[in-house]
Amino acid sequence: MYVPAMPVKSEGTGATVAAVSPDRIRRWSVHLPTGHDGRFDLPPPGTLVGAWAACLIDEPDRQLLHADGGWTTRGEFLERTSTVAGRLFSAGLVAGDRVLISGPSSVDLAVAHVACLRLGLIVVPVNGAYTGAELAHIVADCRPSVALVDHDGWSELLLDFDPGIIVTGTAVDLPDGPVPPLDLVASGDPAIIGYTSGTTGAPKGAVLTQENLLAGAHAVCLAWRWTDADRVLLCLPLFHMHGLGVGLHGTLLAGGSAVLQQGFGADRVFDGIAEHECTMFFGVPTMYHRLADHDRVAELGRLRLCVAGSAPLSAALHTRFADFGVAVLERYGMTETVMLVSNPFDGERRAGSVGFPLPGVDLRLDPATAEILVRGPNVFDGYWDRPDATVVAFVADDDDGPSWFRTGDLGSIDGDGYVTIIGRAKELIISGGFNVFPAEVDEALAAHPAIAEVAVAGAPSEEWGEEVVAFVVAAEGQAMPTIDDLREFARGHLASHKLPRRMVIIDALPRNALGKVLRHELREAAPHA
Ligand code: MCA
Ligand code: AMP
Repeated sequence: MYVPAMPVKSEGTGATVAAVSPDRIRRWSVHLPTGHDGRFDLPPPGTLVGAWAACLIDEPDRQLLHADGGWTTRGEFLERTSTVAGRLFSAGLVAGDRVLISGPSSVDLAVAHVACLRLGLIVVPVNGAYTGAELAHIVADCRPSVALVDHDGWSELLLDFDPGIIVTGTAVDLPDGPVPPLDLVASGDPAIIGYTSGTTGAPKGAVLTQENLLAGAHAVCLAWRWTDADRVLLCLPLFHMHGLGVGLHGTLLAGGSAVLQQGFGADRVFDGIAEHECTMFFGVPTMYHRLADHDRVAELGRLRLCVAGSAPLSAALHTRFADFGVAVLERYGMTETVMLVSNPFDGERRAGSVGFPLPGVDLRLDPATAEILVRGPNVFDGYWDRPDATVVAFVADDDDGPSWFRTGDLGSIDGDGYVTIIGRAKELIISGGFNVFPAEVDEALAAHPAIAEVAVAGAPSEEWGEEVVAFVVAAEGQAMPTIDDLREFARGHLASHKLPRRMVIIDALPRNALGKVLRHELREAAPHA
């Protein structure tokens, strides 16, 4: 089992245990191994890079990451991160500078990511499907000094936005230089800026510290019994918290290994699991939906753990896997918080529920709205350069304790303590695990000359969870565009997962007395896919 930096308190060491409320011990203990006495304390604040270095320095010949047909060992990986750190340092980067990273999953990308963190640089992971306009927003907001990107045309785009940016690929092909002392960052130093639309507005950068990321990875290592014997099949992209903050960070913290695949292909997943004797798979519900329909689905039974998250896993899909003997473990997280809640490793993994707060996470429901409020060492510090947005994202504690982060998700907690997400207070569509902020899509589509007004809503879809559906009111005297016209029209402005998959023509958008579009009515009116 994953061994925390500070061992679980044993009987008789009382002081720290006594400082933890009995309520916390009761709830977190659900995630501790069977037979554990429930006395548990979190490790003291630390840094992600410190924890990684301490673990990976041992047994340098052990396999760590598989990609591009071969294995990279722990020793090779650490060595490569030092070399890259030396290059970035020689290029003039200092702690706190931002580095934009985007590319298909590769060992180069993982090395570049870890090298930046070891040097105290702030990584800004970016979705490679973003259009120029989406990328421009991020660059203008976080002002990176360096961009490490592996997508056609991005170098030119980035240099257009800011000729001062150093742009190269994730192999970081810059001149070598002396390697400065590494891993000197403090636990409260920023490590990642993850862009998310959060509860409202244009994408904002959630600033996660070394400690936030360590606590997030630590909690799942503990709860899922992640050990150095584990090997995860990782086909989630490394630009979102699921693939990066859980898949990659957890692997490096547990000292296990990972098989990296670029994008999802059901056959490649089954082949990778069999060939490399993987023990775990992490995926979004859309991936599970596709795996369930595959004739090799029973092969997932050879894994010791399958985890689903980023969007709701339907109870029906959960049950289908149970029929194959696979108890998928569903968990709930956010960019701003890494992981929050998980079904138990031991005990019932309940369909439709996300389980119990993870070790370190305090969770309560807003009594008026049922919004899920959380706090803990995993919860981010605030939004980059957006004190206004940060203020509204938190609510003060009634008892003068730390503030609570408003998740924008609505929840319920049953008598056994299982948390269920029952809806969203925020306007968000989640399609295949990617977030789509409706107002952004409305704006792009509204510029079409044949459209008088338009609003999109998420319609239930078995494969995608939700699909973007455009409700369109035609402009007078104009021929109505087809759904393909609409998609092509918006393609230059929106990443393609945000494009509507269906279109419904209506006479007028439903609005309230203040003129605000009643998106929930559209959602209810949308035909199921
Ligand atoms: C791809 N397409 C999509 C999506 N993905 N459309 C809607 N929703 C999507 N999610 C579009 C492409 O733009 C393309 O459109 C067409 O589908 C085929 O593209 P392709 O790349 O072949 O798609 P795919 O390989 O089938 O991708 C499906 C996928 C992928 C594997 C499920 O969406 C994926 O990797 N999702 C995971 C996202 C993720 O990591 N989320 C974690 C967020 P066109 O043909 O028009 O160009 S972190 C988070 O949520 C928190 C922290 C948490 O709790 O984890
Ligand atoms: P992101 O902004 O990409 O970090 O997405 C976070 C959001 O994904 C959360 O606020 C939830 O709305 C959603 N989410 C993540 N995991 C789950 C889950 N297991 N069930 C339902 N929604 C989820």
